[in-house]
Amino acid sequence: MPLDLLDIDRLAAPRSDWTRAEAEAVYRAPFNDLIFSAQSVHRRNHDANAVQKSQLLSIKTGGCAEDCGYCSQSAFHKTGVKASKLMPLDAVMEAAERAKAGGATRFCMGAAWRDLKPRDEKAVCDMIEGVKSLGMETCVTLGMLKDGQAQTLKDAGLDYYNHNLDTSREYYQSVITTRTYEDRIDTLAKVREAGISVCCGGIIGMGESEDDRIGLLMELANLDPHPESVPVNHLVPVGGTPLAHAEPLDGVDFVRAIAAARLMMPRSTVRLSAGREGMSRELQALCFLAGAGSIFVGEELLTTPNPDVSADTNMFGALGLTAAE
Ligand code: SAM
Ligand code: DTB
Ligand code: SF4
Repeated sequence: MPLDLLDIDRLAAPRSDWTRAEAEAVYRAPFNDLIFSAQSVHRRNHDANAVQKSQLLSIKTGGCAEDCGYCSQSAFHKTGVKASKLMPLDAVMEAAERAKAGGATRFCMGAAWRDLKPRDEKAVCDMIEGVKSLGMETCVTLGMLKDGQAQTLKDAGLDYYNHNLDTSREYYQSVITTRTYEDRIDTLAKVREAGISVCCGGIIGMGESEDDRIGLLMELANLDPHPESVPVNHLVPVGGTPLAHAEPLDGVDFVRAIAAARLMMPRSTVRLSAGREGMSRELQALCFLAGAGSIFVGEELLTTPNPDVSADTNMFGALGLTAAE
């Protein structure tokens, strides 16, 4: 049966057997049909006026052994980001307490690692336990995991593990050469098996084609079950990286990616992630209309700027958005 974007009953239920023709029909639909459908599906499964706030902290910055072409923290690129050691627990706790006071309900700790080394497990688990004790949801992103490590993190109280597929299988090698798509899928399976919620999405604006965006969306939507959380990042061009001068992304194309993610993974939370600093309030409003239900708050992401708290407070006021629990 061909895909009918107005058949909201059918679209509102998740499925993991998306064909390329169906994914193309979603991504390339007339914009008004796409947004109407995405918003209709969104309100079947989510509170349409509530947006969840997560806050990031870079617990270990720079000097990363991977060559991700977008990343300020890769040791392969001269970006001016200084490599630092793993943060001490008390500094992490202070940051988490500030994030909680600022309204964040989830605290996401990111480390510029290729993989989690056994010697760092205890320190990271202490951070997870500490943040959890504040009553916040916990998320970490630490690179690849080996057998048993996901369970160790779960036992410490981990709620979410972020590990992005970033782009299509075909375009992946143009962006990252130090690991494979299968490496990513493998870690995602370990996270899922340990009973941790999966946070997995990608980046739009890296010079990928429309087919690559559709390919990424299909990979994500054909995971069974879907990732609970789907971050859609707008490339933040970083000087000194191979993608510093990537062709600027059209806002409409970014909104299409958000709407398609919403439609193809109807129960997941789609996060309007990196890149808000460069977006107008109107563009962000379109992203919420297209089904984004979460953002990162706080004035820094990991190494790049994010809108200040007053700008977000004003935006929530202007759009009548409430902070989701
Ligand atoms: N090292 C871990 C990893 O790669 O999984 C965790 C940290 S990494 C910074 C997390 C994600 O941030 C990446 O997968 C990518 O999607 C996103 N990201 C990194 N740099 C970005 C940039 N300049 N613009 C947009 N998104 C970016
Ligand atoms: C994700 O998908 N986006 C966040 C989080 N997961 C870890 C990271 C965005 C990083 C943006 C670039 C920076 O600040 O270094
Ligand atoms: Fe390292 Fe993650 Fe940056 Fe890639 S995205 S260079 S793995 S910190």
